Amino acid sequence: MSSSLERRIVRGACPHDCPDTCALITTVENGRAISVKGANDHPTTNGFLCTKVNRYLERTYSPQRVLYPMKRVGEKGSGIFQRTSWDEALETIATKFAEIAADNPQAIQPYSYAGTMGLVQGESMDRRFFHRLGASLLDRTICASAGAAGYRATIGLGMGTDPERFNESKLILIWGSNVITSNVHLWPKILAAQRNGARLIAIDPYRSLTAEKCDQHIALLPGTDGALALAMMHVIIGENLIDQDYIEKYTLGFELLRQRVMDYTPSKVAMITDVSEDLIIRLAREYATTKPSVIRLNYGMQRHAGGGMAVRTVACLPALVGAWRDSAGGVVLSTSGTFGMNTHALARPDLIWNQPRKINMSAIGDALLGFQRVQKLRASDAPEESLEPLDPPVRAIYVYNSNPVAVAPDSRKVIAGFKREDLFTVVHEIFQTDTVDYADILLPATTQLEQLDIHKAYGHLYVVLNQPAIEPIGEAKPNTEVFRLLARRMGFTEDCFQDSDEELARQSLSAGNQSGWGRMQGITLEALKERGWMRLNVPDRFAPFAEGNFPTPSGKCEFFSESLAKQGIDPLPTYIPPRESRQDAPALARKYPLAIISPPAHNFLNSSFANLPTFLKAEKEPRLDIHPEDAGSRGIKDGDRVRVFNDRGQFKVKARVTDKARSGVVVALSVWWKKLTQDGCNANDVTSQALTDLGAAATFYDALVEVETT
Ligand SMILES: Nc1nc2c(c(=O)[nH]1)N[C@H]1C(S)=C(S)[C@@H](COP(=O)(O)OP(=O)(O)OC[C@H]3O[C@@H](n4cnc5c(=O)[nH]c(N)nc54)[C@H](O)[C@@H]3O)O[C@H]1N2
Ligand SMILES: Nc1nc2c(c(=O)[nH]1)N[C@H]1C(S)=C(S)[C@@H](COP(=O)(O)OP(=O)(O)OC[C@H]3O[C@@H](n4cnc5c(=O)[nH]c(N)nc54)[C@H](O)[C@@H]3O)O[C@H]1N2
Ligand SMILES: [Mo]
Repeated sequence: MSSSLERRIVRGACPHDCPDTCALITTVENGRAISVKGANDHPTTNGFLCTKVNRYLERTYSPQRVLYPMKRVGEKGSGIFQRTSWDEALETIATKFAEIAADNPQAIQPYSYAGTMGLVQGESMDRRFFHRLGASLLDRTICASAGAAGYRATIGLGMGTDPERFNESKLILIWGSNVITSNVHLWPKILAAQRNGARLIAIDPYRSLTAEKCDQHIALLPGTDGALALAMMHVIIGENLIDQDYIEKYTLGFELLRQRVMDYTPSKVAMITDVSEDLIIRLAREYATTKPSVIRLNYGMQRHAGGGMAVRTVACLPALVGAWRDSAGGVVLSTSGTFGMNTHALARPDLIWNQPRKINMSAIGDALLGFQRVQKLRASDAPEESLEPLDPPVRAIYVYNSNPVAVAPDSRKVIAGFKREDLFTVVHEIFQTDTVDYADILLPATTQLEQLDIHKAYGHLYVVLNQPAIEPIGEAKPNTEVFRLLARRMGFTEDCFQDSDEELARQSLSAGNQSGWGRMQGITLEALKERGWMRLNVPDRFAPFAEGNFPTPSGKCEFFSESLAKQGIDPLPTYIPPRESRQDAPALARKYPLAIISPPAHNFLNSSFANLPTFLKAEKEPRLDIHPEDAGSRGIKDGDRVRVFNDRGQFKVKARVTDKARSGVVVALSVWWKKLTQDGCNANDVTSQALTDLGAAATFYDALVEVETT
C-alpha cells in the first residue's frame, strides 16, 4: 500500500518581513506538504520557528485562500466578486493599462511592500514590468527608510554587529525592539549572554514581552531616543569615558560633537524623556565602561518625526566608546547592507524610458485623493510639509505583497482613495484582505511553498534559497508569472520578460557594480540548491569596523556628516522632537493628551496571519493598554470598551488597564484586519501621513489621541 508513497524533503526560506529569515524544511508526501520545520543546521533558525510560521500549513492550506481570478460585482469595499478566467482578468488589466498609458503611463501606480521578502517574487519581474510601462515609481518608505537613512549618515550602510555574536556581549541595550515578538531567533543568544553575566536593558515606552524579561527597563516617552543618546554622550565625553584612540583613528567630527552635546545635560534631557537624571547618568556610565557592549537597535524608535536623526544619533555611541573593536560589540539595526545581491540585474532600472515621478507609499491616502506630500527639510526640526496637486492623478493601482487599507496610516483617507469610482484597482493576494475588498480585479497568489525565491536577511548573514515544495493551489500564480503574462499581453518583447524564476535567482547572484560583491564570493545557485543556505564570505568573528573601514564617504564613523549638510540638515546629531507630543504640540495635546503607539502583536506579522483562526484566538480581540492613572482620570475600568480618537479618525477597542503602558502613552498592538473588528476600524484610523525627517518614512508612533468609554 505504501509503495506508492512519495516523500520528499524540500529546503526553503521563510518569506516574511522579519529579521530572522529562517531556513525551512518542508516534508511533502504525495504532493502535499505535511510539515514545515525550522532547519536544525542553519545557525540563526536553530531548529525552531516562531508561533506563526510553525503553523505555515494553516496558511497554505487555509480554506480562506483566494483560488481563482475574480472580478468585482458589488460596490467598492463590499468584497463581492465573481469568478473569472485568467485570460479575461489579464485582458482586462492589459486593456486598461494600455488605455491609460496612451495618455500618461505615470497615472498607473504599483504598490507593494514585503508580503514576501524574496528578491525574485518581491523585486524583479514586477519592477521590470512597471519600468518598461513607464508607470510612476513607488518610494517604499512604510517601514525602515528613516532608520536606514539615519544609520547610513553615521555608519554608511546597513551593516553592524553579527547577531550571532550577541552571546559574548556583556551589556545589551535592546533599544526600540521587541525581540521576543519580532526577532525571536536573537533571543536565545541574548539569554546566553545573560547567563554569562551580561546585563540586559530595554529602552522602550512599553513594557513589552521583551522589556519584561530584561534586567532593567527604561520607559522613556516615545520619540525622545535622540535626546537620551545625546545626554549619554554628554556624560561619556564629560567624564572622559571615551576611547580616545578609536575616536582619533576612525571617526570624523569629534570636537564638534563634543561641543554639541554640552547642551544636552542629563537634567534637561530628563525633562524631555521623562527618565530621571540619575538613571541617564548611570546608563551612560554602564554603557561606556562595560566591554563589549552591543545595541540592538530596531525600527520602533524611528516611526516618529525625528526618527532618522534618532537612529543616526544612537548609532554614534559605539564609536565613542570603541565598542566596535570587539565582534560582540557595536550596534546593529539591519544587516542587509552586508549582502551584495545584484538588485540592478533583477529590477532593470535601465528599462525606464521616461522620468517617472515617485509616489511615497506612506502617503498613499493623499496620493489616491490627488495630492502629493512635499517636504521642506529644516536643519534641526521636523520637516515642513505641504500638499500639492498630483498631475496626472492616479488612475490605476496594482497592489501586491501588501495590504495598504489595513497597514497604511490615516485609513480614512486611504479608504476614500480606494473607493474612488474612477480608480482601476488590481490586487494580487493570497487572502481576501481589507484591500482586496476594493479591487476591480483580484488575482490569486501563491504562498512560499508554491514558488521559487532567494533571500537575503536583515538580521543575519546568510543567503537562503527557497525551492518550491508543492504545486500552486487552485489557479494561484506567483508574482513573477503574472508580470510575465502581462508583459506579453502588453507587447513587451525584451528578452528579460522571458526569464524564469530560476534565471532570476541566478541573476541575483551575478556580478555587477554592487557594493558587497566581495562578500558574495562562492555563493552560487548550485551550492544553494544543495545546502539551502550559505554564509556570506565574512570571517567567523566578523567585526566590520574594528579598524574603521566605515562605508561612509570619509571611511570613518561620521559624527559630522557632510552629506546631511548638503541636504540642508543639521550635520551633527541633534534632537528632533515628535510632531505630536505634550511638550512640542501643547495646543494639540490639550485636546488629545495621550501618545499612541501600535507595535506588532505577537501572533500577527503586520496584517499577515491576522485572518487565521489560530492567531486570532491567541490575540483574542483588539485591545488598548492604558496606565491605571490615565484610565482612572477618565473613569475607564479594565475590560471597558473604549473609543480612541483624534481629528483623523477613531477606533474602538477593549481597555486593558495595566502599567505595561507608561503613563501618558497608550498601546494598541497591531495590525488588525479592519473587517474583523467590531467597528471596521483599527489603529491606523488615528495614525498620520506626516513623514520622518530622513528617509521620508511613515510616522506610525507619532500620534496623539484621547480615549473615552463608549
Ligand atoms: N511577530 C511579529 N514579528 C515581526 C513583525 C510583526 O508584525 N509581528 N513585523 C516585522 C517588521 S515589518 C518589522 S519592521 C520588525 C519590527 O521590529 P521592531 O522594530 O523590533 O518592532 P517591534 O517589535 O514593534 O518593537 C518595537 C518596540 O519599539 C517600541 N517603541 C515604540 N516607539 C518607540 C520609541 O519612540 N522609542 C523606543 N525606544 N521604543 C519605541 C515599541 O513599544 C515596541 O516594543 O519586526 C518584524 N517582525
Ligand atoms: N499602526 C501600524 N501600522 C503599521 C505598522 C505598525 O507597527 N503599526 N507597521 C508598519 C510596517 S513596519 C510595515 S513593514 C507595514 C507592512 O505592511 P505590508 O507589507 O502590507 O504587510 P502585510 O500587512 O503583512 O501585508 C502583506 C500582504 O502580502 C500578501 N502576500 C504575501 N506573499 C505574497 C506573494 O508572494 N504575492 C502576493 N501578491 N502577495 C503576497 C499577504 O497575504 C499580505 O496580505 O505595515 C506598517 N503598518
Ligand atoms: Mo516593517
